[in-house]
Amino acid sequence: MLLYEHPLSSYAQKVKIALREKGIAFTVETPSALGSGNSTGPFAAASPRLEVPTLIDGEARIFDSTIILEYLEDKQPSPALLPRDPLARAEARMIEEVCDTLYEAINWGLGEISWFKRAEGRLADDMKAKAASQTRELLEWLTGKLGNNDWFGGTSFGWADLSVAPYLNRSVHYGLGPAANTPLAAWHKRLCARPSVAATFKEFEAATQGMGNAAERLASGAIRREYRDHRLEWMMKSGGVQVVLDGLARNNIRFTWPLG
Ligand SMILES: N[C@@H](CCC(=O)N[C@@H](CS)C(=O)NCC(=O)O)C(=O)O
Repeated sequence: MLLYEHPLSSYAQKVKIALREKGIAFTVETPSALGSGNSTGPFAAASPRLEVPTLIDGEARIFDSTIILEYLEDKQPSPALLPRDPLARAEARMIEEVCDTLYEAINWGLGEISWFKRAEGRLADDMKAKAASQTRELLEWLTGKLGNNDWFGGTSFGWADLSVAPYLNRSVHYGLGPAANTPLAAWHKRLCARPSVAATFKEFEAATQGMGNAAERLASGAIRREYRDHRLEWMMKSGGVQVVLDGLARNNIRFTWPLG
């Protein structure tokens, strides 16, 4: 299988953890024009939203991390990542949904500020403070979901765990992770000990090193960031209206296909 990805993408990390847990061989490629909205060729043909992750498996072309996870589970059911019990399945899917939409948007917003320098000074401080308190709220919700279990799925690692993993780990990267000696901190430690996760997080950490020139790349016009659905909402609800207006004026914000 070929996975179009970017190591910083939490969505791609979910898929890589699943592939590694299932022991499926895969190669990775980061599309050259990713982030510009100008991708062409096989990646663009496979992913009309021009988003990673996108999986190529023989004739199959599959985009969206959740759909890819479902495909992998259907194609190679063992080891199972989604539990059998209907309620446990619904719980895993709810956790994934919250993390993919609301949690991801907070981390992404912090990247827009810290890496791409969309806001500075007082505005940046205020937006970061909002992100920190939103993160705390989500960690509290996740603490309730974990309860006294080792894993979100109960006794074994699974779908919900790999769905929380990249997001919570990114909070740790930003210094917003769970407090020491809490159940979530212990979960994160257990998580990092899994080879599938350790390999994926190592690739994430290596890629963060290359973000030092992100603001220059944005200013050069090489990048037009996709302000889609929850990400745009995060900006609007967290004090970034001016960020959006500035980005539109400078033409370094774009929206999602179809544009008409
Ligand atoms: N719902 C999608 C979201 C995928 C997504 O937003 N991917 C981002 C990277 S994190 C992307 O490829 N954006 C394209 C761009 O920024 O040009 C999924 O679950 O896979």
